[in-house]
Amino acid sequence: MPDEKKVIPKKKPVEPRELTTCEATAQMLAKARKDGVELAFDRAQNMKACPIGADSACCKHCFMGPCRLNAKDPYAKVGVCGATIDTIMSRNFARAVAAGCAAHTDHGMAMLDLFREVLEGHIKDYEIKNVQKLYYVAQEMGIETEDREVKDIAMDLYKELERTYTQVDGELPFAKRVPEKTLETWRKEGIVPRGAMREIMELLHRSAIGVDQHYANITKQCSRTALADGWGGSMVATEIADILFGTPSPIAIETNMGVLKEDQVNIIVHGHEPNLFESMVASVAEPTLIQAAKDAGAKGLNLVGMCCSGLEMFSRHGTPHAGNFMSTETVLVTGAVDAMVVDVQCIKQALAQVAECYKTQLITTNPRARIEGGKHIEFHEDKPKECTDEIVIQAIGRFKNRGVEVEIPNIVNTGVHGFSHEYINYMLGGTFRASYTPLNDNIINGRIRGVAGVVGCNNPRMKQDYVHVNLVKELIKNDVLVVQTGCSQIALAKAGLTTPEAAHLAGPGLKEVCETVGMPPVLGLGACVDNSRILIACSEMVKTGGLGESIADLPVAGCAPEYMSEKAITIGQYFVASGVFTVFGVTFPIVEGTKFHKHLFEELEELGMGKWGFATDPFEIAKMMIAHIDKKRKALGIDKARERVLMDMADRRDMDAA
Ligand code: XCC
Ligand code: SF4
Repeated sequence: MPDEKKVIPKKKPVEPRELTTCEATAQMLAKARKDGVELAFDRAQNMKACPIGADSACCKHCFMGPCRLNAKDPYAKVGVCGATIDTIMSRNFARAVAAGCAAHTDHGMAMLDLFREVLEGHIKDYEIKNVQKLYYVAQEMGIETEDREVKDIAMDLYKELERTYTQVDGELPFAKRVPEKTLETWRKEGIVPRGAMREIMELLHRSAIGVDQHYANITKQCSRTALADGWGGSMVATEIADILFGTPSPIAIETNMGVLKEDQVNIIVHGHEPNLFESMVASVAEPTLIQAAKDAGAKGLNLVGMCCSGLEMFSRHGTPHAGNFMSTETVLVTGAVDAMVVDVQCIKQALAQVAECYKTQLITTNPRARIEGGKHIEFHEDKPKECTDEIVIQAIGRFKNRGVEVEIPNIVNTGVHGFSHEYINYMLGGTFRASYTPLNDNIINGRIRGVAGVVGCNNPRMKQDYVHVNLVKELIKNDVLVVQTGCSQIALAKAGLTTPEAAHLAGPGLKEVCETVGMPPVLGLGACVDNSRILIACSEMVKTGGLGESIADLPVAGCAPEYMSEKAITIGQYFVASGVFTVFGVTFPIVEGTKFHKHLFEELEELGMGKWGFATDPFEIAKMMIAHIDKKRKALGIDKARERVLMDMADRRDMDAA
């Protein structure tokens, strides 16, 4: 008989609704437990984050180590080579920035490769859809457009933008878009990026053993590399995608797991590269494949997106979206997914396991990203439909023999998304006088207090979507217009805040603007690479006038409250270097009270940039962002205007009541 005292009681699993505010995800998490399937939610509970790593107090940059310092007493010890806590933390931070920048710029480079191949006629399934945007970007880059063939202009633009990656000296092309005073700050600091490849290479070099051992100098190269992402790799990805596939404009989109259809062949595309997804759109419209689905007993083919490529597709085509990062496993638990097609970035390896449990096909498509246990059908841009047609055929095959119980949460939310920075122009300014002047005017007169970018991932160490949703609610309630990208946008779409009707949740000033224009108080701008659209919007606001001379003067703030990816750190650093106060949640991989911490959280601002902030509670984060916005309003001398506007409103209400 076993000694009862020795039986370790199994840790009681945390209730699904404690782990997520997404109803559909909670429902599927409960089902997964019933089915005995383990998910990231469970693993996060059972795997405590390494406390030394969480503080970034360990170094494994050489094999005299790994060395561990004590975060509680950070200056008590140094590594074997003598590296201090500040060197160790800044080098770790640098490696994250390099990896994040590499991810976005490698993606951007792939878009540029596609552009070139299209222009050279090697790829025929894609074409330039948006000639107007091509002209616009080319002119900005100083390329002659008058009386010239589209193809020649495009080729010149290709050559110009290629420098974003390969240039070894000089300033990267989109530096032309940066407000003069911001650029001046960068020049003074020596952080204007040359080419992304060079910056990443130098950052990896400098963060190796025995090279750069001053945290402030390492931070400079972090900024330079991060800027090569925001104003470089990511911006090129966005602009080329717009030129090839069209610039998004507002469109009503369905989100949440209820977009899956029990009686249809469901195909989810999850990843980051729009070219694969564009070809999937063509394949599911193929009459022979639709017929094949019908022959298999399905009502049709249902194409659905997830995470970032899903965001690009829904803004361009209105393709429904099933959910964000922490729902990619749970969506498989529905049993309704006939194929999950992935390319690169944010694809949990565990998807292979979960897919197997529910007999779903997990299909990898990109030579850069394979997963053990997944089926690989390689995507070639010169014959894209070979891959995507085959995927549809495989999905139909699975539909025929689903062999698992199907349970789809009956939840669908509709929102309006696809607000490019160009569209914000038209929307506020009207077709005849498209400009940012009305936005600036509304900020100056105080109806809009400021603009906040709320972006980024989910992280199972936080209750899914909780911080995103409550933070955004708090911001709009205080008349702060919110712009969004990435998984955060999906959180708000599921919470119903991306509809024009959500204006009633906004403060009186923002509500008035939203109702006049007919726009939601929360504007979805696309995928994470489309954070570049936020940078361009900031730049336009400065150039329009009345709100200072540099991005650092603007009453704006940014936040990634539930981030998990290294890419988020890079994004945070390029916003900070561009002049934006940027708050992160979950955890910050730096020990408080150290010199490096002070540098990122205080000193960068003194140099004319933005600075970092950290908090985990949504209301606390909102308070920090609003305080910053108010500080900037005061510096601009427009704080009085806002007081007046609010008084006017109150007066008017009194009058209405009388
Ligand atoms: Fe990934 Fe881009 Fe983060 Fe979402 S927001 S978890 S990076 S999918 Ni881009
Ligand atoms: Fe240790 Fe220095 Fe080597 Fe890092 S670089 S592992 S601190 S000896």
